[in-house]
Amino acid sequence: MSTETSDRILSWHSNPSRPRYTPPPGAIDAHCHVFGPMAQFPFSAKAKYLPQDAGSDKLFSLRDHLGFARNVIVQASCHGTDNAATLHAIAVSEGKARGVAVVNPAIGDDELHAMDAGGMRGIRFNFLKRLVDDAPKDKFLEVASRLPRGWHVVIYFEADILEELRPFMDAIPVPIVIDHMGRPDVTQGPDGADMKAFRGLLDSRPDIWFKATCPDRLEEPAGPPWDDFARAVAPMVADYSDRVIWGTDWPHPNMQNAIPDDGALVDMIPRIAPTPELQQKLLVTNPTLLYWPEEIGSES
Ligand code: 0GY
Repeated sequence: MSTETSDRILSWHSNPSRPRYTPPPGAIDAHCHVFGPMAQFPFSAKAKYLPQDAGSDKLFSLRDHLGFARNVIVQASCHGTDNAATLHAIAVSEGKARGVAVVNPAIGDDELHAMDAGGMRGIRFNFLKRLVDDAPKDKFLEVASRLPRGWHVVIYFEADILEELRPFMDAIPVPIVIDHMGRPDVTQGPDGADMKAFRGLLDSRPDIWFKATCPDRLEEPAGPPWDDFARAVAPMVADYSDRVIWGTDWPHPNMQNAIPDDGALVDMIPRIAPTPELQQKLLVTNPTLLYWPEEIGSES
């Protein structure tokens, strides 16, 4: 794999619009990543894509531009199980970021606890074959059984393997957060097979959360109006309002051929969460419960 800068893919918008929608104070972008910078944090030898640098300075500028207060940084597959770039971004965030790690399941308890001290609050299991070489369920379950207190598991899969993953998910002993709703076909509408199956999963246990994210990944073209996404997802946000979070997905891994405008993504929020109450849960209350739980109840 070449490491020339010109050969590395650019997947984020260089000049995103300022959103018309203003997020509530304390809003959290709960799904984003950092890439490198490569000179400081090299990409994994097993990376399936080699991106342009997208470090913490760019992420935090975008956070401010979009009107958000904090980030949850999810370790991207291009960094494999070396979480240094994500931990560095959290460390320089002045308390405004926490994270989700990707680990070798053989990781020791000491290292997990060091990651907890570094601001990680969960681990991610990625089942997308185009992103990872293997996803060993038995090893994932073992490490899930010895996570630091308060951690959860983030799972990334596509709709066609939801049923196959059900026994695995049933056995996970901590809360689960599903990336991008398990990538349903939103063109089927709110009552389509994929949304029904996903509701079945959410109904199977009360501690499964989800990210109402990525209209750009779930609907062609990768720009607004994203009407199918809004029609399929708004009822989910209303019906499971205590278990849903939101994020930009910046710097949009693998979206180099259809780079979304982050301002337009933020402007989708009132279309899937039309009331101030839903927006407060989606952007503040729910991600705070997952990532800064010590703050809940400390305000009174
Ligand atoms: C996402 C989605 C993708 C990539 C990754 O870790 C990653 O590389 O998550 C994808 O290509 O669908 O959530 O960022």
